[in-house]
Amino acid sequence: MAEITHLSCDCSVEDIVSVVEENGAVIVDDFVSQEWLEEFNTQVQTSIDEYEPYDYGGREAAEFMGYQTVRIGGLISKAPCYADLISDPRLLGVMDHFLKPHCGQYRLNSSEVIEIHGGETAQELHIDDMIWPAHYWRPDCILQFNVMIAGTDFTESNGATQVVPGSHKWDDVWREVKPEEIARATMKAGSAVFIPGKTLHGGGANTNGVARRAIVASYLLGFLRAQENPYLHTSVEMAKTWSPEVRTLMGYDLYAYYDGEMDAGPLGYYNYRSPSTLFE
Ligand SMILES: O=C(O)CCC(=O)C(=O)O
Ligand SMILES: [Fe+2]
Repeated sequence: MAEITHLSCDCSVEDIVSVVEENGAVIVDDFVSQEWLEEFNTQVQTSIDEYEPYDYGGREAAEFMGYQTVRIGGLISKAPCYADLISDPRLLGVMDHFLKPHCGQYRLNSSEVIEIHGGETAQELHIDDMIWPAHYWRPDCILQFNVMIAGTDFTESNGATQVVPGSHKWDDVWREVKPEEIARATMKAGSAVFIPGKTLHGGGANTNGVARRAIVASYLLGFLRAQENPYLHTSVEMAKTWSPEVRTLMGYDLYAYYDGEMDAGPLGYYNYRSPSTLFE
């Protein structure tokens, strides 16, 4: 049975990077404090209580998203302390390593609570980079990097994520996966699993009816369009309360990179200037 390496919360960014490079995933135990987790879970609870199932627009999409799975996006507007998570220096250190060399700035791709309830079946194994056609042009380049914080304990029976260690190095990511190649991201509430865009993974089946909550922060090369549209969940007024770092992550900044082979921009301007001028 495959396994995911666990690191303790005092590990360095270099430790995380090295296990991810080697295995395609890592778990950091107790990544967030119990205080932060409690605050987040409290702030987001109203949105979860008010959740009404979406029409995902088709059977395939609905199956992928899950019939017994509650998904909540736009987290920064629902739980303000989410801003602390996405700007966590350890997360940014990891993204500096995996994404920054391929873009001017990376951005938040999506923010999501994924709560898997009883009766949910296992999600199809997939790689998150397949969202962007750029994946087919540059299969060697990571486009997106997903971090999932366990909002509740993740167990084998409540839907702990399935991960295929080593699959980030496979030539054919669509080949049949043997059961013994699949690991489960079992971890305590507050721990984090790091899953870069080329690693096969998927939500697990929930067979015991105990809800499994994940808090997702996914980052993306800044010149690609993010899955979640942040501007429809936020406002300039709200952005004024964030740090400049969080504003950049949320796209309230200009994407530009004028240096050698990666020349690009300006992208996302406001009146031909950087949106950051709104905050001066
Ligand atoms: O909920 C999970 O454990 C994984 C979900 C996932 O990979 C996705 O929705 O893309
Ligand atoms: Fe995924």
